[in-house]
Amino acid sequence: MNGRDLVRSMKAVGSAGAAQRLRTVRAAWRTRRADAAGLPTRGAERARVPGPMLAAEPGPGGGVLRFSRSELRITVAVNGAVFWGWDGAGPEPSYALAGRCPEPDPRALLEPDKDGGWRVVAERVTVVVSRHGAVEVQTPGGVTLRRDLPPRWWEPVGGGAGRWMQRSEVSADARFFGLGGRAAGPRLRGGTYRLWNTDPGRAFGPGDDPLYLTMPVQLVVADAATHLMFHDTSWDGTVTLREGEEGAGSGHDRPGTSELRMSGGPLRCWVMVGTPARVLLAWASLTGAPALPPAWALGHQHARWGFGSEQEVRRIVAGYQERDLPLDAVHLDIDHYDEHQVFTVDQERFPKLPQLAEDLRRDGVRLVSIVDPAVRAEQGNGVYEAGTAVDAFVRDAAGQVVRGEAWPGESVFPDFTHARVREWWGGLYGERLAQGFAGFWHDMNEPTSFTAFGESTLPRSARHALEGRGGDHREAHNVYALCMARAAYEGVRELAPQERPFVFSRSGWAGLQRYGGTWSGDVATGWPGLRASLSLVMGLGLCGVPYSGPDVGGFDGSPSPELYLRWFQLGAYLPLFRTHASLRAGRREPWEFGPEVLEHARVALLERRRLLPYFMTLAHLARRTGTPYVRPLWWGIPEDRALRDCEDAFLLGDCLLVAPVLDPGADRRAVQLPRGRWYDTATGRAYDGPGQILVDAPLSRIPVLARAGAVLPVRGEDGGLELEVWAPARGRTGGGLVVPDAGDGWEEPEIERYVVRWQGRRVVVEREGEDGVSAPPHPVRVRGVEER
Ligand code: NBV
Repeated sequence: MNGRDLVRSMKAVGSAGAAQRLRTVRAAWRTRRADAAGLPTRGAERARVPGPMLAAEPGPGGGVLRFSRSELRITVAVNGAVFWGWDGAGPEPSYALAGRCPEPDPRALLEPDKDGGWRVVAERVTVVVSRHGAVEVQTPGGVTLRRDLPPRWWEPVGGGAGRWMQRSEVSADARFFGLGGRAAGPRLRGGTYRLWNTDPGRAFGPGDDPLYLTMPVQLVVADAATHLMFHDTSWDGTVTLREGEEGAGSGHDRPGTSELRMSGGPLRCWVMVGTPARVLLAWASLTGAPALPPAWALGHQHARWGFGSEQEVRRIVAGYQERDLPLDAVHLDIDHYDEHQVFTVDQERFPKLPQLAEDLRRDGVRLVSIVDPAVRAEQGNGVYEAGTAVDAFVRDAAGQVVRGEAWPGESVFPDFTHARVREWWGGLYGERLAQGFAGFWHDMNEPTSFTAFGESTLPRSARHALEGRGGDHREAHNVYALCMARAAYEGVRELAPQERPFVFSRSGWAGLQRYGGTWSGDVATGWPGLRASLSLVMGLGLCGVPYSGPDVGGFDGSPSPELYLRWFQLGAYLPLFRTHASLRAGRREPWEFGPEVLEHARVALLERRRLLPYFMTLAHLARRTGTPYVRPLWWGIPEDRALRDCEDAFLLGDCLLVAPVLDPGADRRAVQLPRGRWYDTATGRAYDGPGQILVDAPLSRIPVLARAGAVLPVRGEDGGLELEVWAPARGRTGGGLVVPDAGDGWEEPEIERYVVRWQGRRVVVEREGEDGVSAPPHPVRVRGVEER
């Protein structure tokens, strides 16, 4: 037993009594015993490399290359993404793919290359394979973006699947991003990152890795091009990154390296090359369009573990209303359950939940319910009995249902990798909808099972259906939450077909965006936690999951008024804008930090409400293009090195640059501007990028700059849509897209396209349609004409 693990897990269950602690010890021993009996023992292994190439067989979109000890299949798909798989690994089945694998691109051809190698030439990428199985990804102009050295396998001598390692090199100037939600990013510096969804068991900061949502997705940005590399394997692994170094013209560049070590699973990957936007477009076409949230989920949401009663919820909502503070949703945590049991309600403290939900909804406030996967293993618990009847729960290698320890006590875990179980679980959301809930917050789904030592999850030997293929938790662990999100999304879609399901999940994997978003998890209250919040949102967006946000104020403890306010101001510009805190943490309502903070928080809330049509437009564009709402500053100009290293500001869509205050005591801050003209939206002052500027950041606001020429859809005083247009620089034009959205439902809105230009001394805004330009159908307000 590892002492640190023990302390950690004791903390995790700190609020529970001795009986629970004892159960965590038992759960840990059970896990250990189950794995000793149910996992293959690691005996002698044989190392293998592909060996020399023997033959090449062209096929649709690429072909198969045979080596003496291995075989490599390469296919370019019609969406421009390249797949390759070793030893017969094909692209399917895959939990990441949205549907069937895209068709091969018939124009991509396998041709002989120099020195006995072969290459596949496609429109946007060339893949060159050497005689010994090194694979190079090149731009159409022949610049190498990535060189994968021949992989290496270690296989059990007696047969069976082995582990493997893939070492890669990228250019010296390249920067790594992604790998899911990482607290120390978004730029991933040298170090080892683990691919195993993990509840850290306490509030986390930038030094904690891994966290709840990992995925083997690297977005690599370099001068020559951006590429996204996805290793489609859900097994446990690590990625060790080292950034390259440029030899300052000496010709001695040291490339960046990535070393991926996986404990099992196929060696297969997808690569997409181009601009960041193209790469994310291809990624979304492969793994699915981000689900469109209902408009209310883009407003302000307030949560707390431990509201404790209906009266308290009403008191909080009244607090918002009395102060005229916008509020769109309240989240109920596990304390509203009957003894922490999922899909139940504590009838004493929440005796009239549907009534509460109805009253709140009348005031424009939705209720969101937490949903934990663990089900109390006890006769009399309806979910347990129903689940048992349909054989829903994960079993061990000996066929016994696996028992773990979670908030409701001794618990069992649905096997979401089985279609029948997903269907059953999805139906349970009917109970939630009947209680009046409008959205769902998935927690503890790494999955987390408290153990006194070892890993706080299910035994690795636990069996899973894996869609009929059968396998164990080593393969299913990382996709557990993804499959749970699918169950919820599909269930709610069927139960309430008129509405957009709103699901967000703590854990997940590649493709989570199809079903919903995520949030930071238990980010530690403190300035480092504030920084980590932004890192998570940016990094996840670059992995294709655009909807997320932190616990504003941090999960634990009590933020200082200044920290709370700065977090609130940042949160107001992130997709999920939610205040939340732990059971024993301090308050998070905006009025709990004194009148000054209240006034400034009000400004942030009103601005968020005003920007709602813009957020909605960004949600639609994310769904259509995969482009995240929150983008690093280098998004449009990845070759700008100063931007590539800038992590403390972001673009919100095309129009805004948000520069949050991430340090205490600041009343101004430096902002790295991309090229072009930018207006400080507070003062109207114009700045010309590229370059660094110093802008005021008083407590009352964080700097937000608007791009010259931007067309920003905002909510007018009367609640209608208005266009806020920022004057282009003289001699230039501008424009943008607006997607007017009904707020919910499935009607496809028509995208409005605007152009902005100077006409004499006036700025003119016109809507572009199929039959020419017309006046915008919304009121227009032009800003920046009298630029200072
Ligand atoms: O359900 C209680 C909390 C929840 O408030 C939080 O947001 C989750 O991340 N949950 C974790 C379980 C307990 C954590 C100590």
